[in-house]
Amino acid sequence: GPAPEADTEARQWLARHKGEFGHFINGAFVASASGKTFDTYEPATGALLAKIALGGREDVNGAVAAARRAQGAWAKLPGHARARHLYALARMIQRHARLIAVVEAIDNGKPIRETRDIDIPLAARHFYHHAGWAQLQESEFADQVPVGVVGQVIPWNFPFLMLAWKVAPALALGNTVILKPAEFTPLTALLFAELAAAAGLPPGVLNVVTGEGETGALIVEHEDIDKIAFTGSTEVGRLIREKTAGTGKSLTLELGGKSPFIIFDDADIDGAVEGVVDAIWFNQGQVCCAGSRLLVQEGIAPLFYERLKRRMGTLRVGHPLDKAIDMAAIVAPVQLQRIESLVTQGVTEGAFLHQPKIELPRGGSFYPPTLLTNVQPTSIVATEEIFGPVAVSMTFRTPEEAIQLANHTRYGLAASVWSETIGLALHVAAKLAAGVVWVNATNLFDAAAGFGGKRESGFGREGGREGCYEYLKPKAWVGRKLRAAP
Ligand code: TXE
Repeated sequence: GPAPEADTEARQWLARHKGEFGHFINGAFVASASGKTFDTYEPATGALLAKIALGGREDVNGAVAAARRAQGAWAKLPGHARARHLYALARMIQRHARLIAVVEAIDNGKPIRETRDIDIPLAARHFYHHAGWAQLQESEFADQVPVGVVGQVIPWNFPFLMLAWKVAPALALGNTVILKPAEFTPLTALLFAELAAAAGLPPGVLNVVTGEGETGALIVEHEDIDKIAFTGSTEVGRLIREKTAGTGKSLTLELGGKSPFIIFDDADIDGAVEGVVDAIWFNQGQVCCAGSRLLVQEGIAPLFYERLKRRMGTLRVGHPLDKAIDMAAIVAPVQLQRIESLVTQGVTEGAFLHQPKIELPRGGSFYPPTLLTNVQPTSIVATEEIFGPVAVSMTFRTPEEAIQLANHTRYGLAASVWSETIGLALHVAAKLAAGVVWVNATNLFDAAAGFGGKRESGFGREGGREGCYEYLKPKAWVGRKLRAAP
């Protein structure tokens, strides 16, 4: 069961705010101008966690004005001085890692083991990495200037890590930010804003406006914002692209995926089974680059499915704060219903359903690890992003057929290839339409490696040198020699 002592600090933090949070604008919490709020729930129990300010036009205006006022001075700081702020933020994350990890697990429903060992450490690493770029800004980006004031709209699947991916490069390179966390998971962004202020970040440099899609739309449409960075659904991404077309705003989009996970006959079968566990059951499959389409070579298929089903039966689904579990809750009832409905449609279309006979906790939004086999490449479960713990499987005969099946998608975020023949793996990897290809591995991230998609998975990169360019604009300095003063 849950470890009650583990969340004392988180409960105290919520209590200190009396379970109600304003926006974080110009260095302080403020209620919505309209007084409106919305609720955030604990997915594992359905219990109310906190009341959150619902951002309207006045709130967005206030945040943009604060970001604009702060931007000049922030950009004028020498790189090494901005780097010191980023190092301070990174250290602050590490110092409060346990609190952030628990708040994230409670608000999102994901296992504490993941927030503790993956989300929060990777977020700190992202700030350290970008502190380095800030330090080198004058030498590495001499002919570039900051974009300016940036609106960032993020999803609920990795609330804190997505904050880090967005905020760290923006601040490092001299921009100021209006961040809107997802409505299901606003808490760690608010906690971060509080910690950032305590770490000495100047007011207005980072503003957090909470709200639903309409609040995001107000940010996207605001005239005094220079760039929008969005991670979320392909549908909303398309809308944002339409709305920013014909304006001066820069745009980066990180959208959905339906990433292939290709297993050849000569693959290390146990390694590949563990790879699938990580690819599709990590974070309950709510991962944009989840290896959601298993493509298995025919020769190995029967043995592979047998081993995979046996492994599925050992996965434990439980409360997010229980350190011994492998999977916890789905973020919200509406997402759970979406998963259930897609799986039902898949079965109607002829897929075979495999779910282990394991016990699910009661009361919250839970879904078991699921495998669909005998799936047709054109069926809805093979083409739509399910965004849940559902692996969809097909078989293939030749490498050419695998490549064809893998690229039979409107997305192009990630891909994973499993083979002990490195020549084959690299040949296939080169032909896959994806922003990142993992070989005999999956879900590997590094702050130094630019992450992003092709096709309808979006454009732009987060991380590394490429990611820095998304928050800079080239500026050419051309002139004639001025006459020397007498
Ligand atoms: O995403 P939305 P939802 C996919 C996944 C999931 C589906 C629905 O398939 O099942 O999307 O999730 C804000 N203008 N992904 O509905 O709506 C919203 O408030 C500006 C994949 O939660 O895209 C939130 O902050 N902003 C994905 C953010 O956009 C708007 C991660 C994302 O929400 C807006 C999440 C608007 N008109 C979902 N409407 C991934 N690839 O990682 C909403 N928002």
